[in-house]
Amino acid sequence: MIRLVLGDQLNPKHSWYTNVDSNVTYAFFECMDEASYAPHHIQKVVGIFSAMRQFAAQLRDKGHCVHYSTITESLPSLGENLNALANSLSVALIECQEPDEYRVREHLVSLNDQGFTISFVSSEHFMSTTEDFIQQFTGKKSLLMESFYRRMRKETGILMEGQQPVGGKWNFDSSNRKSLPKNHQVPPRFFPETDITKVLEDIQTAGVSTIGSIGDPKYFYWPTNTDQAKAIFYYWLEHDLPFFGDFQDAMARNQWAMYHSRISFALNTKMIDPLWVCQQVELAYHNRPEVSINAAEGFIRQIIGWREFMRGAYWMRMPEFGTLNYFEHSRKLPEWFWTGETKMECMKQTIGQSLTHAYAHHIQRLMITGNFTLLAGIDPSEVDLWYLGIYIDAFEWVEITNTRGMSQFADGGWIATKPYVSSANYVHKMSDYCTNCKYDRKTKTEEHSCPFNSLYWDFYMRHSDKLGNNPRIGMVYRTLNKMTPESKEEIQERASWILNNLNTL
Ligand code: FAD
Ligand code: DLZ
Repeated sequence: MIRLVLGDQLNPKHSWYTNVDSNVTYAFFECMDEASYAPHHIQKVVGIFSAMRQFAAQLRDKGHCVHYSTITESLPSLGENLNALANSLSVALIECQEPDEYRVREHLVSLNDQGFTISFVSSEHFMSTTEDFIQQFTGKKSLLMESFYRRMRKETGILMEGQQPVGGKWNFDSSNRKSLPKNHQVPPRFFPETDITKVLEDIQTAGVSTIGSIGDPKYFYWPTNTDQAKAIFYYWLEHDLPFFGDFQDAMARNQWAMYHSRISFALNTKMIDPLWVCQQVELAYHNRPEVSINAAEGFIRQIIGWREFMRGAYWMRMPEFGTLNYFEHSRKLPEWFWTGETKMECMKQTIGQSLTHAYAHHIQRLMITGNFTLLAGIDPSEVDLWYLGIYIDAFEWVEITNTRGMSQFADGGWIATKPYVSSANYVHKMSDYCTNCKYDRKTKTEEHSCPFNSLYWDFYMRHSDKLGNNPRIGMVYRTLNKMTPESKEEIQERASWILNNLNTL
């Protein structure tokens, strides 16, 4: 029998590996189709291949039988590689862990016609099931993360005292929104070091087309095995968790990760276990007075709440979810999304660090780049492709739900109850970006006014038919109603100029 191990299925604790069975071959394929379904960041491809190679080597060391095809040896698709291996080993049964991605599942299912049987087992990674998710939300016009999250807290017992939440409240979100005080220094972070020279060489030899940059190949700083992932996490737990709660939404120039954990890549490739991570945070809360409930709950909510929730939403609505475009947005992404060369300081910082580090934290993704693309009416498919390629942690199940759903409101409010958009006020409140910007954050309609200001009001005017009755944004429309027709017109004029000249901003 062959057991296929995909690049995001590197779970060392999976029950597959409990016993060594000489009749089982574990198959890993670095392949062009997977490396090019989106314009991936070079660090993402390097990180995945490097982690796959180390995981395969560990299995071999434990006595398992392993087949590994590198990107310079393999055939283009997973199916072609599996077919060739199945023929050469004369096996008729291929077992796979449930893929996280709809496209890959369909591809694997289609192989059933090619002379062998594909069967699926659980990836033994997630804490919730799609069936329970669908049962909870079938027939609901919009999902409610909070009700899902409470169920998950009860089911996992995390931060619970009997049936009640620890700290007396389920959710401390309102205490997660401080901006960074002036002169506050975010301490240096811990980075593991992996020599990825050979992996990089192979990727270049195979001609994989990538975006972004990579530093010294001797010191690759994303985790590529479970030990490194745990080391990053433990360092963060000891040094950064106490600040995570307060500054979860804060942004600052030259601080590319703030107090965020940077474990999403390790989680999404399954190098570390999400429940274990949450249990460590809960322990820290109980044992260390400096870890407040808003830090512990704020972090745990992201994992047993948002992360599991997005997975449920993905499988409930795919493939249709990938076509949704509620506002019928159709503009192209500005060219500077691929270079970071724009005069808007917030966009320059966020896109710049995304190209350099394959990372931006949540509020940068939601309230800087996502905010801009929604206000500018960019086609959600263009936006998806950018997010799917650029981030080290980007896998469709968690990317598309966050991008098309939460950020672009392309599902008409199924995931998010209102669009996440803002003018420059919010950006200025939560960051120091505006102080160094060529645009004026205080004005709306002048030549140097921050583009966010006119785009924000213009967005609500353009979409009043679809948003005007939303009770969560009544205040916006009340303010708009008080504006004179002349000032609305001036805003629309400035917005229209911006929309027609996006590449020049
Ligand atoms: P931390 O802030 O330290 O949070 C801890 C963990 O919580 C993360 O590692 C992640 O696993 C989980 N988490 C936090 N927020 C979310 C969320 N909204 N949805 C799901 N899990 C969450 N996350 C991805 O893993 N892959 C993506 O492709 C992705 N694309 C996104 C696109 C957009 C437009 C937005 C707004 C968010 C996206 N996110 C994505 C969610 C979030 O931004 C990242 O999980 C987070 O920035 C990863 O950094 P971290 O590990 O330092 O997170
Ligand atoms: C993202 C990715 C990349 C870049 N390359 C590979 C690969 O060559 N081989 C592989 O098995 N997996 C790769 N992956 C991860 C897959 O795309 C991932 O398994 C699917 O997105 C399913 O979630």
